[in-house]
Amino acid sequence: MFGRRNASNVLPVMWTVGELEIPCTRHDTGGSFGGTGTRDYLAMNPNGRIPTLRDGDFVLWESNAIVRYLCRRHDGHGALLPRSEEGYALADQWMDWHKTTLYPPYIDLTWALVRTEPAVRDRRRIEDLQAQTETGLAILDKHLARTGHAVDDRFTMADIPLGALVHRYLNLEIERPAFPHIASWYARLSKRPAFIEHVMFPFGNDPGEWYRLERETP
Ligand SMILES: N[C@@H](CCC(=O)N[C@@H](CS)C(=O)NCC(=O)O)C(=O)O
Repeated sequence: MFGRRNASNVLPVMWTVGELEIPCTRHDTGGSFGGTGTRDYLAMNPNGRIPTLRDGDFVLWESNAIVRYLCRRHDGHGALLPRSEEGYALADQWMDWHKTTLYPPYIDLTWALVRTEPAVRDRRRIEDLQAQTETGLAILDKHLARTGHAVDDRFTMADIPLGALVHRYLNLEIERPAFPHIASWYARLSKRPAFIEHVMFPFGNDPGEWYRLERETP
């Protein structure tokens, strides 16, 4: 697996690897580690982005596609796979919603805060991105009120990208509205050893901290 550990799109992949106990070597790539612009890397992933998975001769990019692949390929005991076609389709739905609706304002918010020096932060833009992120999270909160998880009344692959994003959101230095159902779901996720190991580590509050922690994470 190619990708620096602190990348928001690497978190779900490594969390999945941890849940399924898949033997995996992660190569620090991207960010301050570089390596995404080489000819060999671009041959694997023409986007020059991370994560990229190499499983034998098979190469795959797009983090949520990698999570789905790992589950189909390596989840022999059905630990993370939904139990029906409908359940799988609903997991797909929430994972696509994560990537297309919830993630864009959240990642822009992260950049506007953590990846921008405090002195030059754009308060109005930050407020706007916070509001957009909260709109998405309110939808998730209402959904979790019904089932307690993204699909199937139990933890599945669909909880993984959502949970990784929510962890980061909850650790941004901002004021937040209460999302009670997200809070109780997050408390349950926080007891999972793979979540603790691969997601719940500090990522900093400004560019200096971010880069220091990027180099410090194992
Ligand atoms: N949709 C892609 C997005 C990939 C992406 O933009 N990854 C970021 C890190 S989260 C990246 O490659 N940034 C450049 C870098 O780290 O060098 C996915 O989910 O895998």
